[in-house]
Amino acid sequence: MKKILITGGCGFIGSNLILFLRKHRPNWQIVNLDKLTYAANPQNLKILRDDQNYRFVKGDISDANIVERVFAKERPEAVIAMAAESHVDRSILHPDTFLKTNIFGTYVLLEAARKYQVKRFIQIGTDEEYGSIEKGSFQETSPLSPASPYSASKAAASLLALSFYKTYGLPIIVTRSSNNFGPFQFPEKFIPRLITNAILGQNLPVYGRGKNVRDWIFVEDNCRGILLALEKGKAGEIYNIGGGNEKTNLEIAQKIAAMFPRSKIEFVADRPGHDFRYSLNCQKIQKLGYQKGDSFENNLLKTIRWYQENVAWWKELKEKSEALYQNWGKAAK
Ligand code: NAD
Ligand code: TDX
Repeated sequence: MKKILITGGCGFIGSNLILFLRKHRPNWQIVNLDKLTYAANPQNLKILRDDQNYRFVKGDISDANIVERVFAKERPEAVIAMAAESHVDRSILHPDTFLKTNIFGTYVLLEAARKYQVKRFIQIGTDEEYGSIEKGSFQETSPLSPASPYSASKAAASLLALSFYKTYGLPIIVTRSSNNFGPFQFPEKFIPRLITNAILGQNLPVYGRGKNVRDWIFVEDNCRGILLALEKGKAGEIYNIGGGNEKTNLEIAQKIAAMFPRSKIEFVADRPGHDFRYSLNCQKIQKLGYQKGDSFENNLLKTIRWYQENVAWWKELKEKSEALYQNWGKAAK
């Protein structure tokens, strides 16, 4: 049996990952360390309330005392470092917490993992660390060229993690995935923002002219990729995990608008430093056995249905997240 520490397990990908591991690795013990920021929702995991193999600890990864207490008590064999400030637009408005959590918090976790000699440390990175690419796809060896305070902080975190492999031999693996979508995603992100606007009969805000391209991966596919990297990946290596679904933002908005005729696409102020296109070469994780799941269209339908059936989950969050965008036009200039 394995004991795993997952940080940020009450967020979007973290909640999906914990439920995924519960199903596919039922004997593993999971400890979830999460600060419960605005992006967290412990209700996502309420089904695990009486589960003997699951424990939740509220705490900040940049607080060395809390992290030490968790490692000393739980002695995890592996860490999946997921906790982060994750929203690019927030990093443009307020970069400070991004640096503290994403860089310093990663450092605190790495030091504890080194002291307690964990057998695997999976640093969850992002395709945004590579920056934008006009043609072709990024490989794991491509240089990093992040554009936002968010992606710069994530690049710093993955380089720091890899430095702990090279310097101290800590068995680090970095995964870099493309844009995730699916249940439990905070409604400030593009796909859930558009779906929830559409359910409410509101317009669908698209930055600039909607020509920017993202590669979309269903969150469960990313969870499969992370598990594969944990179980079969090699220490010191980076694994790209993409969805193979490159779409312009306008294409996505059109797909959603077609299902909700009351909502119209509305072009709004562009994001400063807006990366044009992300694209990942994923041959390396495929060599470990990674295969794509269901089609983008089916997964988008599943996601729309989930938001339609779980209005109580997002209604209040939506009010909070839309407040962020009230001055977006001004802030974005
Ligand atoms: P999220 O914003 O939904 O969740 C982040 C979680 O981390 C929240 O539960 C929050 O409370 C917790 N957290 C934040 N600061 C913390 C701190 N200082 N200490 C402890 N917990 C803290 O994020 P997400 O979309 O689920 O992303 C998870 C990870 O995956 C992040 O590292 C992100 O950079 C990475 N990633 C996300 C995507 C994506 O499309 N969402 C793509 C690639 C990589
Ligand atoms: O209202 C919107 N309108 C719009 O056109 C929003 C919120 C976004 N967009 C655009 C900006 C991007 O081109 O949609 C695209 C996706 O935007 P986000 O959902 O904010 O994602 P992105 O900036 O691409 O970053 C995401 O993927 C990589 C995650 O938030 C990161 O955590 C992850 O690392």
